[in-house]
Amino acid sequence: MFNMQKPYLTTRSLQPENQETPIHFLEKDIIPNPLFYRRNHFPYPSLSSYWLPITGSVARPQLFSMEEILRFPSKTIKVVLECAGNKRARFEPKIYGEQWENGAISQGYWKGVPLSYLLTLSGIKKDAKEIVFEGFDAGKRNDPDKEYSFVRSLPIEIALHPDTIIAYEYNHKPIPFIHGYPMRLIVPHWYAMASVKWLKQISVIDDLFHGPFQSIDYVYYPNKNDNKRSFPVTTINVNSTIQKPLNMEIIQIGKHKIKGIAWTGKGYITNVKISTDNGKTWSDTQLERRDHKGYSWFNWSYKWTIQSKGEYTILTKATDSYHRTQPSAAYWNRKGYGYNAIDQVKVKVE
Ligand SMILES: Nc1nc2c(c(=O)[nH]1)N[C@H]1C(S)=C(S)[C@@H](COP(=O)(O)O)O[C@H]1N2
Ligand SMILES: [Mo]
Repeated sequence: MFNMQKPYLTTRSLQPENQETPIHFLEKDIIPNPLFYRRNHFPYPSLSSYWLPITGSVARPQLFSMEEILRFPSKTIKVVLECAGNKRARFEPKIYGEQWENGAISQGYWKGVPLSYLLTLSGIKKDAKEIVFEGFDAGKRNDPDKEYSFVRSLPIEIALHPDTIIAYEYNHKPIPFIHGYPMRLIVPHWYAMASVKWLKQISVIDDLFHGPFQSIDYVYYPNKNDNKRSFPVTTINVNSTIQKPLNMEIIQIGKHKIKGIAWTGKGYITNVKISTDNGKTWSDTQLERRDHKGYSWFNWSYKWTIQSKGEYTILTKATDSYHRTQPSAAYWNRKGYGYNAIDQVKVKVE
């Protein structure tokens, strides 16, 4: 069936490289580099010498060398990165775009300098509104049909949050090239499009940023044919994924441990409920690890004793400390972001 040992990723597109992590590898708490999902809009950039500028509406423009940044105060945080398109394949009606199943998500330890530290060195002028982050990667988009680099902005209060960092290590080693070497922004609690890889420059602007990766993509469009009531994709929706058993697995009568993860972009997970009878009855799962910052996922498990043969539908529903809970139907939107309906696997018991 599946190769449970040798690491591999499931490819959704070759150029640019988009690959997700098969769900059985997400049982690890810290995802090693070779298993971290990959999401790119352009071919990988080529880099030469490295300097990081901060320019724009600042009192003292900066040009940091890599050595300087490595000497600044640092912090290490365990953060989940989830692509806003994770689970897109499950939307009905179907959505155009990479058909991500449930593996466009990974987590591990990111180490870096708080962005607020760098912004204190540069100063932010009073009229400033947003901070813009540009990556080294660039290429042609179809909509609009022009050359762009990958650029996005953050509101100032998010940029100044003490846990928004300019990361240079992943799992205690330099960030692998594919994941943004030498430096990438890490914005905990936000969908991962905010965590710009291969940082080329930071600029402080005094109006609102409107690049296509922010005003065309990564926007929720609730309507099929017009852009009414659209709003930007920001923080992660409360969500859970069943990792064991796998969907369509054939299992035996007897004792089983159902396992999975739950995560959120607001607060932390407070409980995960499970149903083994397709929603008729619900029980509490056991949360195995609590992290009150809520930047990483929570592992949960449930002991299930099956008495009789047949087909079973297992459902899970996570709730966070903001009392947000997974809906029974996902919020359909034209570009297919933020899927977080109650998770489901079907198994056959023999
Ligand atoms: N420079 C740059 N940063 C980027 C992207 C990109 O294409 N270019 N993709 C974004 C998106 S949509 C996601 S989901 C994450 C993926 O990070 P990973 O490839 O390290 O898993 O990076 C984000 N940062
Ligand atoms: Mo993404």
